[in-house]
Amino acid sequence: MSIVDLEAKIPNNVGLRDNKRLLLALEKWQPAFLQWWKDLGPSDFNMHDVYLRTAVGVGKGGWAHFDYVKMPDYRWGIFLADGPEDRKIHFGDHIGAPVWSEVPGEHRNRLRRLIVTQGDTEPASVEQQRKLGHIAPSLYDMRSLFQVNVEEGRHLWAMVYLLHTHFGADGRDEADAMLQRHSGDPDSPRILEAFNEPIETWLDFFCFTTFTDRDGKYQLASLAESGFDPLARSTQFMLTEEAYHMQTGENGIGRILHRTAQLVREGKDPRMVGAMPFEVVQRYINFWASRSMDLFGGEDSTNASESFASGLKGRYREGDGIYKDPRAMDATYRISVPDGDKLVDKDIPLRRAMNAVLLDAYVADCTRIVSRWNRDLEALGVEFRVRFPDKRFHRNQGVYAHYKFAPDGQLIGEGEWTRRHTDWLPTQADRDYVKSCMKACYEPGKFANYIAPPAMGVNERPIDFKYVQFH
Ligand code: BYC
Ligand code: FE
Ligand code: FE
Repeated sequence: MSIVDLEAKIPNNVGLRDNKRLLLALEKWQPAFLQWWKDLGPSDFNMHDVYLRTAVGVGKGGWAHFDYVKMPDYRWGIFLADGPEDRKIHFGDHIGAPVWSEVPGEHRNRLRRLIVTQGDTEPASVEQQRKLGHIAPSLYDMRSLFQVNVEEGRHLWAMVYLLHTHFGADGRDEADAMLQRHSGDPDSPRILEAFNEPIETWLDFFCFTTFTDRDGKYQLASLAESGFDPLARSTQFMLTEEAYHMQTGENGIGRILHRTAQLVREGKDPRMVGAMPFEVVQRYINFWASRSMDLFGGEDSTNASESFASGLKGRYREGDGIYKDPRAMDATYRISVPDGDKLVDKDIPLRRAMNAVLLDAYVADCTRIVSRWNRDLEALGVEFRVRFPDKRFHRNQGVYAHYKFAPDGQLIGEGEWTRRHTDWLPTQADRDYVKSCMKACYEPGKFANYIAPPAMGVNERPIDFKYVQFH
């Protein structure tokens, strides 16, 4: 078991105390991080006491501690999950070789790029969400937002640690650049598209935490298979925190749908009482689901093939032995690609299809979430059912980009798209309406009118607990 040092300026279980050069470099980065948090984080709430969990270890139980914290005082720590001493690379070309504890020279650039792309998303999401506290539907939800924000901040620390420790001067430059790119900045945007989209309402936020954080889950899980051991152990631990982010989203959308269903059952028009019509929720889901599917990259990708072959990025649960061939050598993957006005099947080498394989696992997961929402709608006796859009719908990356598809995956023409896209994606009127519903509700135990209360509180506290204290 690794030793956890909680007293250090930067809490960690990576022995920072014994590596003075690294410690100095990270302690130099720390004030820049705090300045960034003050400039672009949820800075209007810096003086509030928030009931937050802080990671204090990596063991199965008791890895986190709950208490009131002012966000700038949050203890952002660096933790690697414990792993077996003699881990071996278990997929790709190097199967059976010991995992790398240092960066292998021939894979250096690719590895750095994966880590930078991953790291960049974490502060991006904090920037996107920085104003939401002003329109929180309850103290319970406000706490969830801030919990997610501080943990994304910690995830940035996790990637910065890897860059500083393993990539020398250019790693330090990349770590600095993480605080220089900004979400939506026209001159210096975040790397991936979804992380430049504005998050202006809690409907966006809950869609984002359901669908975009879930991309995070699948990307982190595939990096947790990595032959580069520090990356594997770092992302493994990040996944522990990520579960809560996705739960926040799933519960949030579930509670919005639940509230609307109650109103519809009572014969009320949701629009008359500031609640969310089902079709508006569906359009937001369509938007964020498609932007999040873009985060898997292209279905046919030489990058993906190289990352798999090199043992840097595996498939979801690669280590559980659920795939026939851990080398993925001779198999092919069938994709249907647009050709004129129809779709034709094409077989590509499985290795090149690794993004598509990961996306399939993601879609299956999202479909389960949607079924859970629908079970509640059914129990409430309303007819509406949520649908997860087809992976071809509204894509900007991969083989379906530049073509038009309906949410059910049908290839359609430009004319039909022009006529119907306002049925499928949020319109300006939808956005204005949803914004008009965003009224802050700061009274403990009370909730804005568009969202039902959760089934239970956090850490066995009651729902009307004072999750955030104002001063
Ligand atoms: N936007 O070969 P291709 C999270 C670029 S979320 C913009 O098809 P590849 C979180 C691509 O970079 C998880 N550009 O794809 C969630 C490439 O550029 P170059 C984040 C895109 O490289 C919520 C070109 O298109 N982590 O943690 O196989 C809150 C061709 O790409 C996009 C990771 O993603 C896009 N959507 O796969 C907080 C893991 N998609 O080379 C946090 C690390 C592709 O032509 N990253 N491009 O200049 C990766 O594994 C891969 O970089 C990707 C792309 C899966 C993203
Ligand atoms: Fe994260
Ligand atoms: Fe997250």
